[in-house]
Amino acid sequence: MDTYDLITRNAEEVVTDEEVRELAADPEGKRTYVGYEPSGVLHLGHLLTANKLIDLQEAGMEVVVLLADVHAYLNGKGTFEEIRETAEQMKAQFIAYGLDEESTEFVYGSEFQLDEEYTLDLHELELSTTMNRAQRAMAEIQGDETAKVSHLVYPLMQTLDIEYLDLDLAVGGLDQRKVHMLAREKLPEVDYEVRPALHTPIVADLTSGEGKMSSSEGITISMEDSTEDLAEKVNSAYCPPTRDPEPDEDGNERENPVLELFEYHVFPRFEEIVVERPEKYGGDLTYETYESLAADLESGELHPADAKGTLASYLDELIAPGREKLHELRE
Ligand code: NAL
Repeated sequence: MDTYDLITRNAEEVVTDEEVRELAADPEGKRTYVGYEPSGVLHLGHLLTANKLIDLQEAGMEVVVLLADVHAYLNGKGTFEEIRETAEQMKAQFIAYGLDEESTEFVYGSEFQLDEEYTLDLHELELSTTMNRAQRAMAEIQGDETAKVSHLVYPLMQTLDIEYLDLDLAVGGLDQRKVHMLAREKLPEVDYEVRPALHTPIVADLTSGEGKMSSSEGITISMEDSTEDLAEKVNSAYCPPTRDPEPDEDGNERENPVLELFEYHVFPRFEEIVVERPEKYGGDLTYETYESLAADLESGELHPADAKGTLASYLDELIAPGREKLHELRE
């Protein structure tokens, strides 16, 4: 696969394509990052961006993982001590999942976000940003609660971090796009450079195929799940024999979450996928590409129940090392 294709595979959006092509022409030693509000247990949402980081490491880039402790605090996720503790657990799970320890730098936000120079730069951004603009940038991150002043500071700090971590490419889920757009607009205003951004898709809710899979509602798959939990969750998933399901009765768009998980989580991490079937049902099926598996689901060659069973066992393999790490940490 050429470097541009590796960098952009499974990306929902790149901003701008021209800037990312330039980066792909000479990726060696370039720095990219994802920031996460620390949480004790990683779920598939975290792992989607982690897959992208693994692609970028393969392309020769250095990866910075920002453990965004101050951001989590501003977003009401607990006391500062609690957040620091969960950040440590998060780091251990990322490494267990497969981020290369040599080329991954883990940084706590609080290591630099409380410095005088940073604070003054932040105030300069506060001066040049309307409340309305900051609030709009946060809409998808903040959830439903009433915005506090802290929620307006949050996207401005995320903007500034791109400069302070000296990054060449910002990576995040599609829910981060408005912050990254704010950053592209604001950084030049305070005499810093614009950086390209790459956004990963958001996986649909497992049981309905609608909206997004989230830890606050519906079913999420996390590193805490046992093999049995996983089998049960995946088995309950919505999986019509198509890539493009009809909207529901109320006109809400639907996706096929089982196919999405194959596409975004399984195929990027395995050379080939084997669907084990007894001889009397046609024997094993082997797939090297997502497209061939999806085509077989659509034609009826691959039964949804077999697709689900296979998905559950590959996901189990992916999360097993992190699950063990979590158990060790808790002993
Ligand atoms: C991501 C988050 C917080 C701070 C960041 C700073 C720089 C780059 C990325 C960052 C967390 C993210 C979330 N906003 O919603 O999880």
